[in-house]
Amino acid sequence: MGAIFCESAAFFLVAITSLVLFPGIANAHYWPTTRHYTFDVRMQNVSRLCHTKSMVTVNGKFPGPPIFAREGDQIVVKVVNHVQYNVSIHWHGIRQLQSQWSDGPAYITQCPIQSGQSYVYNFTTLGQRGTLFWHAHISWLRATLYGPLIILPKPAVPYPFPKPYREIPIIFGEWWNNDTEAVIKQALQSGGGPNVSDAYTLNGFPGPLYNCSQKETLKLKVKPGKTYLLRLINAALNDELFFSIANHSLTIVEADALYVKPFKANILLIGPGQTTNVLLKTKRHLPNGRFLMAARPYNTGQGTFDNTTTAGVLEYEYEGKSNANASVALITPTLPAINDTAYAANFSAKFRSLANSQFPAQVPRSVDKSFFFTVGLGSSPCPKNQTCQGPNGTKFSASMNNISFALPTRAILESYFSRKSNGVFTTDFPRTPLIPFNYTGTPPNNTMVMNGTKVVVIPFNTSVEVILQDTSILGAESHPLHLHGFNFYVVGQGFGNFDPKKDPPKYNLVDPVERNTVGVPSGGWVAIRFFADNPGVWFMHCHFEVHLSWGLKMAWIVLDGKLPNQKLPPPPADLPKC
Ligand SMILES: *[C@@H]1O[C@H](CO)[C@@H](O)[C@H](O)[C@H]1NC(C)=O
Ligand SMILES: *[C@@H]1O[C@H](CO)[C@@H](O)[C@H](O)[C@H]1NC(C)=O
Ligand SMILES: *[C@@H]1O[C@H](CO)[C@@H](O)[C@H](O)[C@H]1NC(C)=O
Ligand SMILES: *[C@@H]1O[C@H](CO)[C@@H](O)[C@H](O)[C@H]1NC(C)=O
Ligand SMILES: *[C@@H]1O[C@H](CO)[C@@H](O)[C@H](O)[C@H]1NC(C)=O
Ligand SMILES: *[C@@H]1O[C@H](CO)[C@@H](O)[C@H](O)[C@H]1NC(C)=O
Ligand SMILES: *[C@@H]1O[C@H](CO)[C@@H](O)[C@H](O)[C@H]1NC(C)=O
Ligand SMILES: *[C@@H]1O[C@H](CO)[C@@H](O)[C@H](O)[C@H]1NC(C)=O
Ligand SMILES: *[C@@H]1O[C@H](CO)[C@@H](O)[C@H](O)[C@H]1NC(C)=O
Ligand SMILES: *[C@@H]1O[C@H](CO)[C@@H](O)[C@H](O)[C@H]1NC(C)=O
Ligand SMILES: *[C@@H]1O[C@H](CO)[C@@H](O)[C@H](O)[C@H]1NC(C)=O
Ligand SMILES: *[C@@H]1O[C@H](CO)[C@@H](O)[C@H](O)[C@H]1NC(C)=O
Ligand SMILES: [Cu+2]
Repeated sequence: MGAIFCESAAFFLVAITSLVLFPGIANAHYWPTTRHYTFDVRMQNVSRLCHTKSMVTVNGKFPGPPIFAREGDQIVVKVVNHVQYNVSIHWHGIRQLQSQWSDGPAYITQCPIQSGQSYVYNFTTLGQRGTLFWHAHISWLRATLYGPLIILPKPAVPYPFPKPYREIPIIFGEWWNNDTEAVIKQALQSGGGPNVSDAYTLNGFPGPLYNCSQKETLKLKVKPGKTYLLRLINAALNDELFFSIANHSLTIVEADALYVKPFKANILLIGPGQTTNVLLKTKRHLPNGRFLMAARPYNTGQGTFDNTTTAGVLEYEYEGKSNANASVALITPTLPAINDTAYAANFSAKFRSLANSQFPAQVPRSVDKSFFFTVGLGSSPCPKNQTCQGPNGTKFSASMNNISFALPTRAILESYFSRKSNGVFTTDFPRTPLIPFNYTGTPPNNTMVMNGTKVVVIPFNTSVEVILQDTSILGAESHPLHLHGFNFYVVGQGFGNFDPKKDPPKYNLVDPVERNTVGVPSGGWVAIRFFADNPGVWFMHCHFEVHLSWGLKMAWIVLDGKLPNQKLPPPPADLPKC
């Protein structure tokens, strides 16, 4: 147990300090460059909470290895599948300009990489910098297949905030005693809610608040009077997390690899699929205490969920003195109530784009096409001869505009490119709900969803607005909605039903936050805008894996523009086949 801890902890710490030492990362002479990685997907025995299990990993690591690059670099990752499962990897937040075939969601942009096969993902980081991550995008494999993807600014380009002394990635995840593939399979068969995780983790470690997990604790050793950049990533499957460090306030400077106007907060909220960069200013003098940094969920849903708390420890070191001693008091942060929607709303309202001359906010001021999508849960019929464990003996389902998206058996991008959409997808995804109702009021008496593989087709460079409206059909719940291929501006949000007369005049079109994943407020709505300047097939879905499995997803097809670099390139030769 101890050995595992030391080895994995050292792995992350080496990764951190090597940011400054890594040749090519530091040296402008080697920039821009192509960064080659090999991801061997293989089984590995890993132990936590006194359970050892054989899990799917990249290169035997849990969490997976970090990827480092500088803005403008090319990233080439050869993924080799040595496991019995089908695999695909998504580079979350990478825009995939002219590399649409490298986006990764299975049956959307590619067929899975089957056992024994490999595929080379090849994409640029042009115009992007910040904290992102990579994760599997098929079934629930991302439970263990995930890792940081960190893009530093171009050489000699400073951050728009004080230069940190050190940078530390912290990736939130989960530990499951059980096999997550078995968990989702069982849930989809029974129609009920899936089992929940046994612990949350920080860089793979549950921390001291769980049984049998004392040694599996992330320890950050810091010096007094320094500024650290924490690169926080939520890779958990099904939970938004509150995060706080006892007796320290944090300054938020970036969200989803886009700079924001700095603001202070003692407690952060970070949804799955979101990243947040924060500055941690350490105390001026060696304090007489150690500080827990803890995370636990924000949840308003009706189902069961993992309500445990993961924690790491912030320890100070100075001139050979340290407070990393069990006898030193451990100070615990206060986290909001699990259902504290007011805190969540207040916090997310604080994000603003930097919107300066170097990083302008290019918000679409007018809209060519506007869409209104409901997001939420519903049910689907129980197959005859089966008893189902979902609501009233039905199966749980989830939908956008009452369509529960069914994954096709061939990839949509390939079918679209070769003009063979027949039997794969249809282009009639509704622009607004077919039957309007009071979305956040008393649920309608029919909660059954429809299903299909329906997409929206839009011309190149359309200025798009989407209102994402939560429904309270099976209880109001926040949904972290993620869009592939684009960043979007969050121009408005509120509670209750979106009001097309009263709400748009209150939009922020000056400095709204730009991101790739937004929490649709529990019992509320958000309005997002983006220019569809990236031709291809782009997935949009809830980043709660369970809702994704239940069908809370759809796809956009953005048509080619006129110029050569506005067209979908042909597929690479090694693109996996179905
Ligand atoms: C994991 O542990 C089991 C039981 O000890 C062993 O049979 C298996 O070979 C191990 N797998 C790997 C990949 O090390
Ligand atoms: C990656 O893509 C770039 C740009 O399209 C191309 O020049 C390069 O040859 C590709 N590399 C590999 C290993 O596929
Ligand atoms: C799931 O884990 C529990 C212990 O947490 C164990 O008792 C049970 O057998 C496991 N089930 C499966 C299907 O692995
Ligand atoms: C789900 O949890 C139940 C109760 O703990 C357990 O019996 C079952 O084996 C679990 N299922 C899976 C697939 O792990
Ligand atoms: C967590 O959930 C369990 C089971 O639903 C419950 O018994 C327990 O009180 C909850 N704990 C907290 C801290 O909310
Ligand atoms: C949050 O949960 C507590 C305890 O379960 C409950 O008393 C309270 O009404 C809930 N608050 C909201 C806003 O739902
Ligand atoms: C349903 O169950 C009945 C009786 O057990 C059986 O005769 C029938 O074949 C089953 N139908 C299906 C579709 O499985
Ligand atoms: C389940 O059935 C009960 C009684 O018929 C009804 O009151 C309730 O609304 C139903 N719930 C759902 C989710 O359909
Ligand atoms: C929707 O339902 C809510 C909660 O019951 C209610 O307050 C609101 O007035 C209703 N809105 C409309 C437009 O009927
Ligand atoms: C279902 O709701 C509709 C409209 O709200 C109402 O007209 C209808 O009578 C309801 N049906 C049942 C069976 O309650
Ligand atoms: C999709 O809907 C049809 C009926 O329209 C139903 O037969 C089928 O089982 C549904 N598929 C899923 C995956 O729910
Ligand atoms: C893997 O994907 C292929 C192609 O879609 C499919 O035919 C096969 O059934 C899948 N295998 C597994 C083990 O899921
Ligand atoms: Cu959701």
